Amino acid sequence: MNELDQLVSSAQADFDVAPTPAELENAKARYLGKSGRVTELLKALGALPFEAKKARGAEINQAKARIEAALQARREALAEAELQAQLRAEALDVTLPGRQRGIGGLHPVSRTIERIEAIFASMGFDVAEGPEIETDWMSFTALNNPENHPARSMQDTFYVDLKDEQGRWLNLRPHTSPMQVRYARAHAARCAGMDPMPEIRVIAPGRTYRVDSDATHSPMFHQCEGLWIGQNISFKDLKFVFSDFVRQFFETDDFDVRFRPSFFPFTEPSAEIDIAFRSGPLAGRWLEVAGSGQVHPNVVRNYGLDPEQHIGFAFGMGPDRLAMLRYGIDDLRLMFDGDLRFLQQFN
Ligand code: 2NM
Repeated sequence: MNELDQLVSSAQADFDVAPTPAELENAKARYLGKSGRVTELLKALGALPFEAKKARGAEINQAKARIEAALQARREALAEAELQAQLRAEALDVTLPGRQRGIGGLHPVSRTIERIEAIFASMGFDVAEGPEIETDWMSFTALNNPENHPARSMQDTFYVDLKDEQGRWLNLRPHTSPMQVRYARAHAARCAGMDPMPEIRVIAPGRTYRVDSDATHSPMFHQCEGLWIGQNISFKDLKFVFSDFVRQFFETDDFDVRFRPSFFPFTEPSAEIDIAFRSGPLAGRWLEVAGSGQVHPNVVRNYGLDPEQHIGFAFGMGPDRLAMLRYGIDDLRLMFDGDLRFLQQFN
């Protein structure tokens, strides 16, 4: 092997052991740099006669080209190795499951309220929703439940440490009846002078609050109250409407309905509505599903209407209880614990 071949081999070997691009460039400098070995050989050409210079120059240039090719090959090998290392470091495991975004669903009580709304809408009832924080007048006085009357404390009301703009104390509504008062008053004002006045037919579903908490009571619960006021709407209309509601809600004709005398400040006379299925898991048991009654004349007056002209009934039921009956749930607290294992069963 001549001296130039040895130089090429030596460069090749130096390049091949350079572990990084920086060290490769240092090795390159030792051969091709300003005072590198190839450069020194070219400088030495000047001392040779013309013919010898030509031959020797061609040989050196050939060796130089081979060294440059070796350098380039090593540069590419190092770049490729670096790329492979980066790809390994940044590798994605495409078999890992993706991050799931939970799919929302309706709460069983929301489903029940939507069901109640759809059934009453099919019978011409409007749906009214409104404030959950109310004044004493709306929650009690307008509903024939006068100040200092013992029936007020029956409700175990949550009083809020807040007053409205007129300085009146506020409470969390213990029933949705205030919304019916708001709806009826707006209807009466809108229909002033019309004879006969169009009927009021409305349900008011929503959250209600009482200081009460055990297996069968939650401090926040739901109510859906209904109101039908016209010229002479009676208990027979109530019985028909409510029975038809039960038929549609539970998808059966196989039940009995009974009215049981009761007391509410806002109705006179008043009745509990019980139903008993004649078949199925609850067959033969009377279940109390609603309260009802003819709206008290004092309440009709607070609607802004003449109780001699406007007669009708109201009823109130608990969507929480209806959901429990429909889905066979035995503990009310499950409804409000927010446990997805429970809630997902309804979606
Ligand atoms: C009930 C039971 C009986 C009721 C009465 C009224 C109003 F506003 F007309 F006076 N709204 N809801 C009522 C009547 C509610 O819930 C158990």
